[in-house]
Parts: sequence; C-alpha cells; structure tokens
Amino acid sequence: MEKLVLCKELEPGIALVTINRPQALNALDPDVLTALYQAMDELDQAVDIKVVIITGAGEKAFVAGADIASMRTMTPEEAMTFTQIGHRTMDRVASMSKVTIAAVNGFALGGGCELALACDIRIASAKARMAIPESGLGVIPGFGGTQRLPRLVGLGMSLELLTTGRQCRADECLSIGLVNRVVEPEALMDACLELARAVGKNSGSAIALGKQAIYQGVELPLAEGLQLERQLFSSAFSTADQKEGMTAFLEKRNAKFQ
Ligand code: CO8
Repeated sequence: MEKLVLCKELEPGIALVTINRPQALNALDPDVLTALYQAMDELDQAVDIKVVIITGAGEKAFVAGADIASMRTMTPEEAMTFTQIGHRTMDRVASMSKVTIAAVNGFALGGGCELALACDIRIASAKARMAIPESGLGVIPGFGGTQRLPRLVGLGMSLELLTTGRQCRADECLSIGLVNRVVEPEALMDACLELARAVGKNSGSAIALGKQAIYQGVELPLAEGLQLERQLFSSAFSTADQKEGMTAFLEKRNAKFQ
C-alpha cells in the first residue's frame, strides 16, 4: 500500500512532505493525521533539515479537508478524539523549529486550509482555492482554524469566510493576506524552493528563536512580548551562529552556519 504521507529531501536542507491520498483529494483522516505528525516530528529532529515544504499529491488538491466519510457518523465523543488528533498534528506543524512552507497546489478547504494556516508561509498556485466550508456541513473548523485564521486575516474577513463558506480564488487569498504569494501552477515548486534556499542561507538557531519570539509574543501584551524578545535576543549570543554570523560580516565573507 502507498504511504499516506511521503517524505523526501529535495536538496540539502530542504524536505518535501506530500499528503498522498489523491483519490480522496488528500482528505485528512486519523491515519493521515498520525502519519503527518510522525513525519513532522522526525523532520524537526533532523539536524540537517532547515525547511519543510508541505504539499498535496495530484493535480487537484492540496488537502480538501478533514475526511467527511469518516466523520459522518461520529458521536460527540468520537469527534472530540478526532479534533484532539487533528490539533496534535497541527500543533506539531505550528511548533516546528524549522521553517514550514505550504505549497498550496489546489483546493485547500476546511482542514486543508487549517493545515496551511499551521505553516509559517503559504505560497499558492494560481489555481488554488481556499475556504472554510464547515458551516455548510453543520460543523465548525476543528483543526485550529477558528483561532489561526483571525490571527492571520483579522476578525471581519474570518467571520465572512466562516459564515459564507465561500471559496476564495488565489488572487483574493493574496489580497486578504491568507497567502504570501501566488505563482503559476507550474512554477509553484520552484517558487517554494527559491524561498527555502533563501531561508537556508540564514542561521537555523536564529530562525528558531525568531519564530518563538513572534509566535509566543503575538499572544502576549506588548510589554511581556518585548520582555520575551529581550530574553531570546540575549540567548542568541550563546550560539555559535551569532559568533560566526558577525565574524563573517566583519571579515567580508559568507557565513557558514551550523
Ligand atoms: N472528505 C472525504 N472525501 C473527499 C473530501 C473530503 N473532505 N473531499 C473530496 N473527497 C472525495 C470525494 O468524495 C470523491 O470521492 P469518490 O471519487 O469516491 O466519489 C473524490 O474525493 C473526488 O472529489 P469530487 O468528485 O467531489 O471532486 P470535484 O472536483 O467534483 O470537487 C471539491 C472537488 C470541490 C474539493 C469537492 O470534493 C468538495 O467540496 N470536497 C469537500 C470539501 C469540504 O467540504 N471540506 C471540508 C471538510 S470539513 C473539515 O475539513 C473540518 C475540519 C475540522 C475537523 C475537526 C474534527 C472534529
């Protein structure tokens, strides 16, 4: 049987994770969520990996949502277990010390949109469509979308997307800040790789600290966020990368980070 989540190193330091269930438009059932959790966990511990690109198999979909067939007859207790599995996986993605890029190659609906939201950066193909269609199924987002979407695009647009469930074209996703960039479908992987290479030139330890400062800080009152920044800034000075980065600048050469 084909693996539900494929993982390969595209080039040194850059991994590609592919949700591989194209016959169901890569819908997320508990087995896919568990496989994705394991893949991300392993990649976070892989010292050589600095960037993880996540995409969906096939031409049509990034991920068309949580698996509706497996949810249809769930009891509230079973739904609680499912949302817990989903949150565990999305939190694993969102808490990566490495940089995560969602290569949104097609439909990213419901849980698929939520997976993209759990990534640091989203690059969309011009044929991508994103939506939060759960209201039309009698439920609400259950993989973190009600919390991550308003943090990214604001309350008003989140409420519009949640209450209408309408699909946004890639250009609208760009204009509301739901994705960082839109490229032609055939250029998607190259655009992600170009971004990943730019990230890969920088210090992995500095990026991990910077991500921590932004993600934790945004949840805090400003004064506490600034205190967090002071702590993390000073801790960067205990890393070899700080010494190398600043020495390389003064010696007018490229830094060689660990
Ligand atoms: N779940 C299960 N199967 C799916 C899903 C899905 N989300 N999406 C597509 N499929 C299956 C279809 O059933 C179909 O299977 P089959 O060939 O066996 O009939 C196959 O994929 C191909 O799909 P379509 O024939 O429908 O392809 P179309 O090109 O006609 O349409 C669409 C593409 C528009 C993407 C359409 O498939 C669609 O609307 N899909 C559902 C989108 C959706 O509503 N997603 C949200 C799901 S709910 C959710 O994600 C909640 C997340 C939180 C859960 C928390 C847990 C408690």
